Amino acid sequence: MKKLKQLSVTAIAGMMMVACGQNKTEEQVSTTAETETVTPAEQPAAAQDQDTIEVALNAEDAMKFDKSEIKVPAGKLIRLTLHHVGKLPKSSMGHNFVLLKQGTDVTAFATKAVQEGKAPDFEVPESLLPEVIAHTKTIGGGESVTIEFTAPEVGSYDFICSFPGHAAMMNGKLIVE
Ligand SMILES: [Cu+2]
Repeated sequence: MKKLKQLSVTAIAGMMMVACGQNKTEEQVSTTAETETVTPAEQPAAAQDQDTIEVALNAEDAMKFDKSEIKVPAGKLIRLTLHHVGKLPKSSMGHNFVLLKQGTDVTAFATKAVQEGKAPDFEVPESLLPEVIAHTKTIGGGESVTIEFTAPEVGSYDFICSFPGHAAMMNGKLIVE
């Protein structure tokens, strides 16, 4: 009996968390703020109660991510850290993480990023941001950058490095379950 009671309490708590998570999806799906610019006061209180999923992604001088697939639960706050574990500077081997909205033509996006991505920072061009769910700034060897975003609805999403010429090799899928 005692065990049963504990189980049902856990189930109710679980349901409440799911309900919270769904609300957050709608509010935060377009949030792309970088953690370094978000102060605790600006974060909705509920976001701090939520379990945060930590994701680490490495990129190296050989123009590769160490993961081609990242799985996350829908509606959760994702704290993603991109580590550039190489040595080359941003000017020749910059890397970033760009999560694209569903339906985005990855090749067309990458082509525009080549045309419009400006030295020396090679940030995601502003004209392309409407197609982006979340992205980091572009970093060079030895640097790291962390962003937080809420996992979008269940589905498969492309992520790339938008540094000129990298997307063909540096790409993968964010699987939201
Ligand atoms: Cu890159």
